[in-house]
Amino acid sequence: MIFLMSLQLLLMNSTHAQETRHYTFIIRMANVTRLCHSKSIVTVNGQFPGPKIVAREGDRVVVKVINNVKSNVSIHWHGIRQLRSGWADGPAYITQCPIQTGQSYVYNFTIIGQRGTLWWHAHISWLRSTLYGPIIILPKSGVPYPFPKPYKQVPIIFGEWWNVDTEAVINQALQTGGGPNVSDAYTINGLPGPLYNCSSKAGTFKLKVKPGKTYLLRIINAALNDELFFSIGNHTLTIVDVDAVYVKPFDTNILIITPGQTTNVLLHTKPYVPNATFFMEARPYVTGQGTFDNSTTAGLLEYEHPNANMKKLQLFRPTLPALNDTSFVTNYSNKLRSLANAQFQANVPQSVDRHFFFTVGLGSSPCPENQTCQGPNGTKFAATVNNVSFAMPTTALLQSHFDGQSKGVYSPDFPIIPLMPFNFTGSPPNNTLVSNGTKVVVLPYNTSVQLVMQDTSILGAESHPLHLHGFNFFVVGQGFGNYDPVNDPAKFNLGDPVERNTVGVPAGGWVAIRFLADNPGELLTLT
Ligand SMILES: *[C@@H]1O[C@H](CO)[C@@H](O)[C@H](O)[C@H]1NC(C)=O
Ligand SMILES: *[C@@H]1O[C@H](CO)[C@@H](O)[C@H](O)[C@H]1NC(C)=O
Ligand SMILES: *[C@@H]1O[C@H](CO)[C@@H](O)[C@H](O)[C@H]1NC(C)=O
Ligand SMILES: *[C@@H]1O[C@H](CO)[C@@H](O)[C@H](O)[C@H]1NC(C)=O
Ligand SMILES: *[C@@H]1O[C@H](CO)[C@@H](O)[C@H](O)[C@H]1NC(C)=O
Ligand SMILES: *[C@@H]1O[C@H](CO)[C@@H](O)[C@H](O)[C@H]1NC(C)=O
Ligand SMILES: *[C@@H]1O[C@H](CO)[C@@H](O)[C@H](O)[C@H]1NC(C)=O
Ligand SMILES: *[C@@H]1O[C@H](CO)[C@@H](O)[C@H](O)[C@H]1NC(C)=O
Ligand SMILES: *[C@@H]1O[C@H](CO)[C@@H](O)[C@H](O)[C@H]1NC(C)=O
Ligand SMILES: *[C@@H]1O[C@H](CO)[C@@H](O)[C@H](O)[C@H]1NC(C)=O
Ligand SMILES: *[C@@H]1O[C@H](CO)[C@@H](O)[C@H](O)[C@H]1NC(C)=O
Ligand SMILES: CC(=O)N[C@H]1CO[C@H](CO)[C@@H](O)[C@@H]1O
Repeated sequence: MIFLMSLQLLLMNSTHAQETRHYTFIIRMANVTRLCHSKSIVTVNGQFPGPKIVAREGDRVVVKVINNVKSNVSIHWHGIRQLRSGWADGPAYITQCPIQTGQSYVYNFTIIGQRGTLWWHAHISWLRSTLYGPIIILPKSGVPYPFPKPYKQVPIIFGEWWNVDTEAVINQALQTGGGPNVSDAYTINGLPGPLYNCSSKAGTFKLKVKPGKTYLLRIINAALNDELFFSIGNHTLTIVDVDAVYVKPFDTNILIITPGQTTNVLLHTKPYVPNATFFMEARPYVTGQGTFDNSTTAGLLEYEHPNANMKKLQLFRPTLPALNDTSFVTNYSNKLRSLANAQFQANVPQSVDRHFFFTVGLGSSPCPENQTCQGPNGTKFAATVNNVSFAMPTTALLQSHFDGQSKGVYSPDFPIIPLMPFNFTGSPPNNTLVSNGTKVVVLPYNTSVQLVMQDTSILGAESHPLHLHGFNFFVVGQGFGNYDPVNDPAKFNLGDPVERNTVGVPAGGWVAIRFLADNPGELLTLT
């Protein structure tokens, strides 16, 4: 399901690129070994995780991507606003045709009004399981952080590892209609860590620190499916930025991060060299009824010891919440507030031109004749918004719109409210069949939008991460049960709500977002 803004040419404002950052991404195979399994994986430049992009706010980024593998590839720059550069956003068959074997494509965009951490990943089938890396956006030169200047900055990127080929995993799931096989491990910077069987020392991420310093950890959740809790034993983290937007700082021992989100935290190391090593750990927050990977990835926080012979160090492990600790997640989400000061304002739309109400959840689609399906009652699982399951076109949507040949490619009739309302979080209707199609909502430029996303209990209530391409949005409210359009809006935060590009729709609940549709030719997708 997609928003497509009516295309309108505007003069660029006077934002000048300070510098152009050039990168070449060669997509090629590489052999890696994890958990004692060797696998040939698709990589950028042979690196796993992939290389970091580093730029300042206002810079232009030019990435030439050369595809030297058998699969079609495209790369998405997750969270980059792509103001009037929609061609560079990257989702295959949405903003571009995929880059085919032997071909190349130049992504060319400017980073406008963003500073913090974002990330890039493949946006076709499941290639993002190995094709991902950080985007580090530094403030403009001469502009300080609104927090103590960090001594060092370290990306911490969570991923998911399968011992088998992930393209086979997703192809099998699409074929049979069952849930995809769950991962074998989570990873920190590509490494599973010591809590897995067969994890050699070389398989653990180590952060070596000096005492009495402030480190900026740029945390990214690049896992395909799971929201993750994260904590470092015996250390407090100060949250300062999410999705490349500053927030009001607050301290916590544990954070939760949804796939697609980023969180910048300050880690103040102890003033002395402790006689200890500290685990940092991540494991999932799970709400659905299906099977999941409940394992824990760990890295080590090690203090540089003046005395290298000091061996017998104590090990401190963090305590993470229970796998289903929804109240922790709710409390944490409520603490996230935009910084909203004179310099970094929260421009929350105070009035709304268009109201949308989308149900988000599962359903089933019929099993093709003579096939055996492994979804509910022999059908196929389908992810839906307002009971429509997105059908991937074979022509890129943006291109078909640009060429004036969108007829037959997509239809502008996406339902903006559920066609058959029901008690969304009560007992589900007995008919779980969904419709499918390539349907979009077309909005005039500069429409102010409020979108309420409501989880459904069809085939089990579950938390779903939602990401808006080309926009940040403000999370003005959330709650459990059915959204109440009469009483809930009175409780919205229109002052300093968190601004971000990805949000988890609570299991058995709803979330309300607002944004200004000020970026032509973009889209919303369900991850
Ligand atoms: C990966 O390993 C296989 C088997 O050892 C080898 O044939 C292949 O050339 C290797 N691929 C790369 C990219 O190194
Ligand atoms: C790659 O993309 C092209 C163009 O969309 C398509 O025709 C072709 O089937 C794709 N190849 C694979 C292996 O998916
Ligand atoms: C990137 O886009 C800018 C603005 O359109 C253009 O001036 C520049 O030549 C482009 N760079 C490349 C390498 O395509
Ligand atoms: C994880 O799942 C396995 C297999 O279902 C189960 O045996 C184990 O107890 C679970 N561990 C935790 C921490 O829930
Ligand atoms: C450090 O802790 C270990 C484990 O508790 C202990 O055996 C060792 O004596 C301690 N060393 C110092 C210098 O305190
Ligand atoms: C969370 O899981 C525990 C067992 O692992 C269970 O006893 C408890 O009822 C669950 N809580 C919720 C809110 O589902
Ligand atoms: C399904 O199988 C039956 C019996 O083998 C056959 O007659 C029919 O043509 C098949 N249908 C399709 C769509 O393949
Ligand atoms: C599966 O079929 C049974 C028996 O007809 C029915 O009770 C159940 O609700 C169905 N489940 C789903 C998910 O459709
Ligand atoms: C929806 O279902 C829930 C759970 O059964 C129930 O508590 C609630 O009252 C229902 N809401 C309405 C409006 O019927
Ligand atoms: C499904 O629900 C409809 C409407 O509530 C009802 O009329 C019908 O009998 C139900 N069918 C089954 C198989 O339960
Ligand atoms: C879309 O719906 C039609 C009609 O129910 C069905 O035949 C087709 O298989 C569906 N396509 C997908 C991709 O689910
Ligand atoms: C080993 C270690 O650093 N322990 C510390 C854990 O945190 C408490 C409170 O900050 C300290 O008192 C311990 O010394």
